[in-house]
Amino acid sequence: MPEKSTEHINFEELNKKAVSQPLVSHMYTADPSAHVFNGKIYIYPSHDIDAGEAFDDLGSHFAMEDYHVISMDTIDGKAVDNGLALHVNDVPWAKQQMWAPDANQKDGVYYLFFPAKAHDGIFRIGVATSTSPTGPFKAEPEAIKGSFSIDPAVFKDDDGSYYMYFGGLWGGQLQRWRTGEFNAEQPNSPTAFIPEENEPALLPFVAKMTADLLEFEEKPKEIEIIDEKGKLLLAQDIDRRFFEAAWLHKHNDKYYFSYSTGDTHFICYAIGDNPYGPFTYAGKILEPVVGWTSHHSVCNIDGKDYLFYHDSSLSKGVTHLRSIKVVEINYNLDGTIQTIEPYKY
Ligand code: FUB
Repeated sequence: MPEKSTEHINFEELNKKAVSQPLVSHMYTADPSAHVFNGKIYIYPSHDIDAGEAFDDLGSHFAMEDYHVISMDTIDGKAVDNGLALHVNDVPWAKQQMWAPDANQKDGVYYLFFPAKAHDGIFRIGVATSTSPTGPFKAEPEAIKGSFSIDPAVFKDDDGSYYMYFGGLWGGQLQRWRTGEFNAEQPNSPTAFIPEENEPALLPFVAKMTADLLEFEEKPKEIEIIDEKGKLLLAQDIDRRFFEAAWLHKHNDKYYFSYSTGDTHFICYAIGDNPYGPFTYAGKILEPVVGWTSHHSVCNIDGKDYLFYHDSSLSKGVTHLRSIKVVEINYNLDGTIQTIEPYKY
């Protein structure tokens, strides 16, 4: 999959048509996971940098090293960068690629969940804690036991249980875990071990967290994403199948599992009756943005749901230099989401 061409784009015109503008412009940020803690909005994004790595389908150009937390008093207010929250050098088990994080809180402790490549080149998911939502966070010495792949999203259900959703294809290595063990063969191939076109697509995972939110309470389980006939989506169904960027939110007591389709660049969602699924595919939340990746979160603020997402408009299309944005979500009466066009053509 080549890098998406941006030569034809007039960025000045595009930005005029964009449904929202970057929340911060003094640095590049991506993969925004938004939460309201104690009445204030906190966004946990990736911190994009240009480390000089060439674009490849393993995502080597996403060579991020640290996290900053962005906060806002209100959804229309100023987005404030709270400085360094965690650096890869302070994570004993991690070597590189601090990719899309999430956070949550329990009993006055704030937990930052993040994926990174360990010293053996395998993506794992770690936790770091703080008494402040903006950090600085102190990393646990080891990654979460039994964790693998990327893009953790930690959802708190109404009964006080916390669940981690995760997984990502290609550079995110999910396809290397099909047997339950990491397959290190063909290390430079992003698509080796992806199922055949007529096989079911790879599925994301969910695991309930222990009471201290530092470990999985159970072996991660696959999350079934099914079509209207109850059949698992197939690998060839690239406009609908899961690729990365898992998120879970609730609307009218239903569980909405949303995700990116990666190489087809959509943010889609599927609806279920409990945190484990199955989830029935229901449509798109967001049409493709400028840049290869699309990654989002959904956060309820003062009774309205908002989509936090990113694009590469500020960097004029550089895939690994993205900017976080936010736009309101609207639901139809049947619970489906009105698809958002990021640029009003
Ligand atoms: O930011 C690095 C990776 O790009 C994330 O982990 C993916 O979801 C994609 O946005």
